[in-house]
Amino acid sequence: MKKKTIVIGVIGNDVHAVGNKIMYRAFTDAGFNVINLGVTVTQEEFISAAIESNADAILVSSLYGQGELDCRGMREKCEEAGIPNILLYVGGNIVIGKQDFEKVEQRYHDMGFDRAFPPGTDPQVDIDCLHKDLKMDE
Ligand code: B12
Repeated sequence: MKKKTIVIGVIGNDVHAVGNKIMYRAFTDAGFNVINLGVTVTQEEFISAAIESNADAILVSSLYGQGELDCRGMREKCEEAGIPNILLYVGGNIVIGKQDFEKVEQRYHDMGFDRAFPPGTDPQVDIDCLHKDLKMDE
């Protein structure tokens, strides 16, 4: 089966680099073709990389608390760029402080993200979700 391509990176002015490196390793080991944009990535950079690589999914990380501001409008930008249905995940510490995650998840769904993950999610969880959402086991 052709390898699935995913774009990963840390959005906005966020410099938290450790989780990004762990994710790169975990997804590569799990057989994905991973385009890693590193830290301080703009929405436009995620979308351009996804178009250039014909990616199946974009996985956005946000750790520093500004995720909701940084992610706002991203689905609309994907639509404008011609990739309206690309799978969009977000994870890390995606809001300021500790909040009821169900409400946080709902807000990200409303912004057009397919899945939002709580702090400290193990990469294996994301890998299982990608398998399901990209129908890799059918
Ligand atoms: C190290 C660290 C720093 C270092 C970063 C160094 C570097 N270059 O990486 C420095 C000192 C620079 C730093 C700065 C800041 N930090 Co800091 N930092 C941390 C700390 C202690 C560890 C982060 C880390 O490496 N974790 C280990 C990795 C492996 O875990 P991870 O990043 O969470 O990633 C894993 C999962 O979350 C998941 N994941 C991540 N992304 C995604 C995406 C998807 C789609 C999925 C499914 C999963 C997923 O998979 C990853 C691998 O397992 C955390 C606290 C903590 N214990 O987490 C605070 C923390 C993230 N920092 C915080 C803050 C506030 C800041 C600053 C704003 C502080 C300040 N006022 O200056 C700045 C922001 C700077 C910037 N512009 O980004 C807060 C964020 C709070 C919030 N979100 O509300 C935290 C949580 C500390 C706290 N409890 O307050 N920080």
